[in-house]
Amino acid sequence: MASTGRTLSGKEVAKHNSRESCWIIVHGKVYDVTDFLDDHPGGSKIILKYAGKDATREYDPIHPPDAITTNLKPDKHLGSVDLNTVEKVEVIVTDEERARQDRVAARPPLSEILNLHDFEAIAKDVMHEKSWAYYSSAADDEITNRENHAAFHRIWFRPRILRNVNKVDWSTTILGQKSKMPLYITATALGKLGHPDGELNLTRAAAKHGIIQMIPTLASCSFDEIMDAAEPGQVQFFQLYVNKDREITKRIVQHAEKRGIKGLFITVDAPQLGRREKDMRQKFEAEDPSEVSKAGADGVDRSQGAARAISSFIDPGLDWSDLKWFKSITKMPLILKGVQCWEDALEAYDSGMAGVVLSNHGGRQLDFARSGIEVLVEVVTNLKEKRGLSFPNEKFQLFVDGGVRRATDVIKAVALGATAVGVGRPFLYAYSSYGPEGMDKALQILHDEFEMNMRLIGARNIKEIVPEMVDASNIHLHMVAVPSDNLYESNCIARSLTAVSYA
Ligand code: 173
Repeated sequence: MASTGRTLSGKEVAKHNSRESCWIIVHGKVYDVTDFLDDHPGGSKIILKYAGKDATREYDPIHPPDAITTNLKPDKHLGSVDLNTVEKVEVIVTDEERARQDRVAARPPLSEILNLHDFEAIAKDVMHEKSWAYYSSAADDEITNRENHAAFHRIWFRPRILRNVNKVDWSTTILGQKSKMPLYITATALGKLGHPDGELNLTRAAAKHGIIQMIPTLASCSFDEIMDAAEPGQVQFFQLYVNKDREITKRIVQHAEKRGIKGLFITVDAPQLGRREKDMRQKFEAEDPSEVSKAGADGVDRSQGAARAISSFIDPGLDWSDLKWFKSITKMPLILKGVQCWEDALEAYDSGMAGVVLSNHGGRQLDFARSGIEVLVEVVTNLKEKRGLSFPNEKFQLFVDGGVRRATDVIKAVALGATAVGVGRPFLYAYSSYGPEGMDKALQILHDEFEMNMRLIGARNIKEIVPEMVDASNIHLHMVAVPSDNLYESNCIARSLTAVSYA
């Protein structure tokens, strides 16, 4: 029986501070999590650290606000607590944290930020180390992660001149919905790791700048919180991780449709989460390695970082035959996110999908997966040849994500047949470094870049960005130089060992 009307004292809660009886406080409410300890996707250890205490600060960035109420039976919701009687959890400000705060205070003013790369450099400097590791990490040797942007370097322009480019317009429609730019904010998990408002930064900026946000399944804010923050009529898409329990999936999908979501992007490139070693190393440093390397009672190996643990609900059994079922439960346009070759794009078309996102999940899944922009070229060629399609195409839309940092990257994708591209990390870095003003600046930079580059290639609108304006003949040439950035310097055990021995 739920007893939410009860008000407990902090002293009473504090008595339940063990594995045998473990109560925690989240947002002023008390929960008995004793029986849940071994089921917690992030492991029991982190909960036990807050046994009898207020866990809100630790809970917030990783969980949507309703995670605890939906996962715990009502009889485990013990009531409210008078927060004045709760002993404050001591926040120890380490030297490292103090140094980080100094770096935040010394950030360059936004007026000095000239492009999206700049946000990444600042974010690396000012974000909490764990948050930076989580956002920036990619699979294995991070080769695909680099290739995603490098692939754009192999496409060159063939501009047209003398076209009266007084007025240029880069607005478009995506799945029939208006967008001020041929790009959308793609889904990225755990938005509060970078800023307390998390994904709401993206929702508000999308409204202000007339672009579309794709809401992630694994947001830090709850789905409804994000929908409620939207302006009336604001268009949003939804990214779906398919749960092993199809009833849950059905409930999520139908709720999204009811709330007005205009496109369902089903992620198909993550039957298992990739190994992001930069992220994993953080977890090892933070916890006792002997403890985290043990599998939990549910068999989930918690040595692989929090992301892997919380993704254990994703169904690796998803296959082509499920698509019919999706069509039977929703009328939203269905798009497969994470297609990586023309054969699968063709199958998606034949299965009645509204489109595909050519994506390798920001290089976070299969290392040595090719870039989305490269895959776009073969998809356009083969769908033209085998199904007589031309692109961009209203009925079957192609999207690309990964490595987009400049309006010229977007223009290249549009020239090659994409309706729009997804941008993920740059926006996380923008708001993690500068909050909402960072998002404004990022979108303003993109608008400015569009205006100038549309003029310079001689395209007055999106329709005039045609395949003849680019030379992508080298796109399939892969050069895999040993990267000179952070691979052996910051994401390698050798560095930590060296650091330790010199410390
Ligand atoms: O790329 C990711 O980090 C991601 O998609 C994810 C999936 C499951 C849990 C957390 C993040």
